Amino acid sequence: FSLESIKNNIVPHKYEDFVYAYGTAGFRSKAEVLDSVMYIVGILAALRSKKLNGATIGVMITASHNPEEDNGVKLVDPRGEMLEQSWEGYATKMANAKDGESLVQAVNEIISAQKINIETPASVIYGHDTRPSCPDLVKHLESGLQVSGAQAKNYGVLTTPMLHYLVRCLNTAGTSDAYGEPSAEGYYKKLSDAYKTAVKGYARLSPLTVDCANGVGAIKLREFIQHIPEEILATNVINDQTTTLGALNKNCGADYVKTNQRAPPTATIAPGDRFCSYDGDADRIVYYYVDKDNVFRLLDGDKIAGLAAMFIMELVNDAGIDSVKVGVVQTAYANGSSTRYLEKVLKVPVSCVATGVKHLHHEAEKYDIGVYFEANGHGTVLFSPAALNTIKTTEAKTPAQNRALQQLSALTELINQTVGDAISDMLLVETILTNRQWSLDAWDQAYTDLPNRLVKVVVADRTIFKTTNAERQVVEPAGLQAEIDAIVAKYSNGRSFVRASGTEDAVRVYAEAASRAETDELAYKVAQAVY
Ligand code: 16G
Ligand code: ZN
Repeated sequence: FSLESIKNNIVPHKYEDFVYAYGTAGFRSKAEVLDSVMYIVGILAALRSKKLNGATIGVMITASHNPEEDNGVKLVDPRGEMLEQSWEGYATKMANAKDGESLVQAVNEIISAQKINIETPASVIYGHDTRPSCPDLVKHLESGLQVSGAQAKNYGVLTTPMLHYLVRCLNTAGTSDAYGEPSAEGYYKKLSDAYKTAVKGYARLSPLTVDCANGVGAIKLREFIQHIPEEILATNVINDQTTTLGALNKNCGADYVKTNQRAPPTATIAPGDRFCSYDGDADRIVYYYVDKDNVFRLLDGDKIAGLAAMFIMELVNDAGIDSVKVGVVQTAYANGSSTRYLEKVLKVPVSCVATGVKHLHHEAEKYDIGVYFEANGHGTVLFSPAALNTIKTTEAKTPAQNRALQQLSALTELINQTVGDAISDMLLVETILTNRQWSLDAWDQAYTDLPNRLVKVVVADRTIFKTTNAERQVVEPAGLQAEIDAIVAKYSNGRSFVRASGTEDAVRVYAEAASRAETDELAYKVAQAVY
């Protein structure tokens, strides 16, 4: 670790006036401005590792569902979670240092504020998605790691959740909560073994078509399914053009399907068919089908949360472990019908938090079993140490109880508990549907989504929009919330809220109401109030 080398090897900023910010998804922008950011992320990851006594830190290079020309980078903490929030400011500060002197100053500030012993060794692993800009960005990251004297390992092309998995495995190896083998092979084996146990004795469902957004999910899913015989899980991979320039996330993938509420044009879908879509880095998934009248039906993150909570609550009940409390975490974007279903039908506690995985994840940790999903299809299930222990040590008195405990135990292995994971979430859904022998239509019957609309409003300055109550109410500009309330009051089952996007220069307006026409009108009127 040498401040002199850090200073001398600084990568110049592409544009003088570009301001960097470590936000909800780490640094994310056009790939061309990220060279300098990669360098400082290498240094920051090393500092973070030193701060945590040499624990392995992860760095993932991806821009998820964003267009191919974008890229991004985020840090992963030792347990496979997002970088601790208090460090985001350091990242931003370092990224905006334009010369060697100010960078060294920023680094020194972190060292003294965090009382970091720079003699402590640092360990960092990294991976990236299939974007053409990745190899160059990796080089700059490596340069940052090198000047920091970090021990580093490149895992190459990975899904985001695989990197999170690897970080957790490396940091728990040899302990009582060892998470798994720290390799792609180990990940495939852990998930596939659990899936085989979870569906044992049930007839296989009809094939599932998986739209991989022309991204890394295609490569990894193909490798993964080598571990499960076709008689147990049948998949058909589409949108797997990972080397075709411009194809990534283009008219396909989970974000396209959720935003447009339609199947990718490349999918030929008929009644009875089963489809799902991953996003560009395979940490999100949505399911869909067409009904007998060929009408498109989306099964989004809210539907997955409902299905998972229903199944897990039944297993907990059948296992006779009532002390284990299940809870669900959503954001304001969750469809009102889904919240009503969870609270009124399943009678499960529901919390609402601000957008962004880190907020959902931390809230979910408060439950024994915490199910969290964003409507956009990002989510997972967390089992507390106490819940894991109860599942492991409870002695079954009946075959039914035994079966429920085994199923729960399989779920704890099958679910990637570090972060949302399209492959793992797909296996969770397939497990439940297989256990129930349900079609997608049958799953969809739990509740009917309220019509909803998301509108993007471009404003002069989005930072003036401040919210409270998990983003459901605007506090600034003053008076806006009263206006929104007055508009919403005119619609049956109406709900609407406004928040500044964390990833785009815009304000988002969400609206839902009893009918399509009312929803559109409500969204339009609230958008006008914002404008
Ligand atoms: C980021 C978040 C995602 C959230 C989205 C909202 C992570 C890893 N990703 O992509 O969870 O739904 O931002 O975007 O936290 P918005 O702020 O532009 O609406
Ligand atoms: Zn993603």
